Amino acid sequence: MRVGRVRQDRQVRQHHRTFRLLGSLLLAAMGASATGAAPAQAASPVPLDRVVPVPASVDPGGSPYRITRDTRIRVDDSRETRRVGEYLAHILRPSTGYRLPVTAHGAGGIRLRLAKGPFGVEGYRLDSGRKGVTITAAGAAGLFHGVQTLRQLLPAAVEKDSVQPGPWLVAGGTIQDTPRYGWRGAMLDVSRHFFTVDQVKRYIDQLALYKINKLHLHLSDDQGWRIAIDSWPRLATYGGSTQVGGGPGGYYTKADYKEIVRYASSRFLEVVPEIDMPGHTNAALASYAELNCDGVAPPLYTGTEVGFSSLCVGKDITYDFVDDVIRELAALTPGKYLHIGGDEAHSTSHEDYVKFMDRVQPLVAKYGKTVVGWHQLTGATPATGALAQYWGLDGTSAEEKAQVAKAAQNGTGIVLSPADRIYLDMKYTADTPLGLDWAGLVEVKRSYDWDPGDYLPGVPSSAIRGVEAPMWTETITKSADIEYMAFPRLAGVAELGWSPASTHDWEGYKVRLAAQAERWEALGIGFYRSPQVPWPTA
Ligand code: TNX
Repeated sequence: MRVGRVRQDRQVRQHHRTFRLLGSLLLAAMGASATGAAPAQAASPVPLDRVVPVPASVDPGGSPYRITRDTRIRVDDSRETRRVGEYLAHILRPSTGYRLPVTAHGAGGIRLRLAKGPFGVEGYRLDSGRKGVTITAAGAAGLFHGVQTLRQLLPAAVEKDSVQPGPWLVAGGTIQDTPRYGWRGAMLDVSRHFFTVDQVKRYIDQLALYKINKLHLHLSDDQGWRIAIDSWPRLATYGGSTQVGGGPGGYYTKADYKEIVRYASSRFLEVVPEIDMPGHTNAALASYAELNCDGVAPPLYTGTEVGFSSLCVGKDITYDFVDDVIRELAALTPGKYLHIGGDEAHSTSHEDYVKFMDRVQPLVAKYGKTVVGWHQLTGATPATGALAQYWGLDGTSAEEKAQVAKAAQNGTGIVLSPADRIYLDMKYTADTPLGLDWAGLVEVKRSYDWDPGDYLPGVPSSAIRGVEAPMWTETITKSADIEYMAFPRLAGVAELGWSPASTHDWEGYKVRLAAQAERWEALGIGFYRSPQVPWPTA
């Protein structure tokens, strides 16, 4: 195992060296054969390994491919391949100014093809040479992820929405790539501050570029209920009518929500909806007096304290309510998972918490979904197949970590979201204008430089399903805020989730990360210029 890893490491480095050499030879050759017309920009293609997340294996060599006005996007004659082809065309057309027809006919060009192979559900192979670029995968998800790699192999200007000079070269060689984990998530808290469908779509597009495949939406909390539930309409109309700081809040109609799910699925992300229970429920308790043990509805809440609210565990109506909510939400959810929260239930006794989870988890199964909960769920009895999302930190007590480990040994899958590593709402430094610091300051290196595979003592590595980066929004109010906190850290989380452990290397990563800056600029993403990263100077 160990030896294999080291060897693979050495091979990767070897490939990288070979590539650099070939790159320089290529440049020299191009200079020698110049026709006199000055190229619009330096015609050296992006090295094949300058991609985030770094591919599992890179074998550079041969001539680059050049996208021209005659390039076609060739697809197998299937709806799903065509859909990925159209997506690629939609990325490339504005900046290249080329027609790039998506067609099942012809030869050469950019080809997307489905074939059996060692790709898994999400992996792909990319072959690039003088005649064309071919992306091969077992399914559309693999083709889509291959397209994201192709995007990053093109100059950053390809991301712009007006015609750019090019040239549009893709380095020659082969990439074989398949993810380390099946769960590579990002969470967005739309409760503390509400974000519109368009804002969520913008984030989805950014996540897709880094091969993130789960969008976890935190749809309810003390400050706001954000999803229309027909059988309990006041949850949204009243419970959704404010947010942190007292703004107007908002909620998704079922049509809005379906549109988010549809858009996410067009970018190969599965939406994981969360209704946080039994704590974090003030918005629901304020909307329906009968959900309170004393029958009195509290006022709406616009502050940022946690742990003061609880559903009434002893009342039957609580479970009618939860049944209705889960039924309606499950019906809106094509994905496998439904997240029931379960964190910081400080106003629920342990006994009640266990009782509540014992009654609620079967309701998730009843509507065909699999339970996800914050890791406090491991203090109750996680349902068969449930996943626990770990959000502890270095300072989390050994007992709590042991409880998670024990659940993992008993079959509970673990999604890692350590707060002092990948909470995207933590400040980078004491000077970061947004964010919180209860889990500490999280600079870019800290968020990247850990291994999900051996992070939690006693958790078998097979129990680790992946990683997820939460964005809590107590201090986050607009897309620019989301982006400033997510970039660059999100890219590192994506790499932890996708790339083999053997490629993990801060020194190499920070160079690849720096190369993303131009792309973010072209996409209008305002990111944090961490001094830890060697950003190109303007
Ligand atoms: C803890 S993490 C919370 C959230 C807060 C967040 C702020 C978790 C499961 N609960 O309620 O928004 O910290 O960083």
